[in-house]
Amino acid sequence: MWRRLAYSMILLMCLNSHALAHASLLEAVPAPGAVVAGDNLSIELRFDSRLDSRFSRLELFKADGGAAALTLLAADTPTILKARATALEEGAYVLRWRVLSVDGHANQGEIKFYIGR
Ligand SMILES: [Cu+2]
Repeated sequence: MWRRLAYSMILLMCLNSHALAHASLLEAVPAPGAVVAGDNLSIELRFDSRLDSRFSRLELFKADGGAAALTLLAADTPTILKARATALEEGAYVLRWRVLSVDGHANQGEIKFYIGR
């Protein structure tokens, strides 16, 4: 039992240190769960390490299916992904991000938010 617990803890520590090698999301605008007014949206995701912009992607979807138009903008900092979405309807959205950090590790996630009035 103790041996098994120790083994699990070592495994967990390895996974954690591995996860630290990835670019992790530090801050997002819009924040997860945010309600944003207006049909025009500035998106900015800040990560804890430099990204390879050639292999980093942002996609925006309406929660009920269709993709929304998103323009990726050049960011002045290599740890930031920036984009702008226009002509958004009210409702729930999912922003999917996929990044490659310069250490060669990929990471991905999604942020759900709402366009309200
Ligand atoms: Cu890794």
